[in-house]
Amino acid sequence: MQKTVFITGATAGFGKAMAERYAREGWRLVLTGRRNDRLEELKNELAPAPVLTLRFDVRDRAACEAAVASLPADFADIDVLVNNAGLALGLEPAQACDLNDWETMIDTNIKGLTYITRAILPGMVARNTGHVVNLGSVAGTYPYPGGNCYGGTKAFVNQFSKNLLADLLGTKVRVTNLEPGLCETEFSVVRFKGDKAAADKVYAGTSPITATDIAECVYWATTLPAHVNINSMEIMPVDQAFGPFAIHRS
Ligand code: NDP
Ligand code: 8X3
Repeated sequence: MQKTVFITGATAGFGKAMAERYAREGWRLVLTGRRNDRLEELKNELAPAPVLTLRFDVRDRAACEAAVASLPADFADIDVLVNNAGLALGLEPAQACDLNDWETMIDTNIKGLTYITRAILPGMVARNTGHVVNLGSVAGTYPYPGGNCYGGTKAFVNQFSKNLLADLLGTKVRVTNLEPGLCETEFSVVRFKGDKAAADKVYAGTSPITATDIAECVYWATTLPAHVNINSMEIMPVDQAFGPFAIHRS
């Protein structure tokens, strides 16, 4: 039977690549984001795949609930939810950050993710099948200068994902926290507020993970046999690793 995937933030980066991956395998797709032109373009690109586009801001709780409640019968039974919509804003030290940026990250990466999950999870439990994939980050595990609030939101995603598993024990619903490292998408352009040159510097001289790589990981994790749960998946390019502890010497 044809399965349905619901992807938030499908207008760019990981979300778009995931839409392409699932469409190729004949899934039904619910694709969301704020940029309607991009959603429509993607729907045309994926035709004749069955695609439903929903334009809303995940920070808007009522809009999230209304979007899920509006799903027509043929798209209503979600097999895979990918909570992908998210962003980082700024790389300044905490004491110099714009509090509005912190609020936007918390509202999007934490609150938006919980609104969508809470709206979709009861159906999965009732049908005793489903898979929630959350986009965490290595930034949720490993601290780095300027990661402050962004890393904090992704640490929430990690713990929330594991706590979901605790609550879902006894059901067949699966949960995966995917934690990517350096990946080239629109992520850094957004982080640096449109400064493409600053964004390009992040990836200069490296071979970062691509959106297609991430789509492959998500597709793999969600198509394993039903008794297997990938709790978390950390993925970094070969060109990225860990440094020593930083020590200040006076
Ligand atoms: P992109 O900037 O390329 O894509 C982000 C997507 O999120 C867009 O489709 C955007 O759609 C959507 N989005 C952002 N804010 C909102 C909002 N308020 N409401 C609805 N949709 C929103 O970034 P990536 O693909 O790289 O990032 C996807 C996820 O992966 C994020 O959660 C990010 O934190 C995480 N991640 C990224 C890494 C990277 O290095 N790229 C590494 C680790 C994790 P629109 O603007 O149309 O609303
Ligand atoms: C994105 C990866 O290292 O830029 O979550 O925070 S990083």
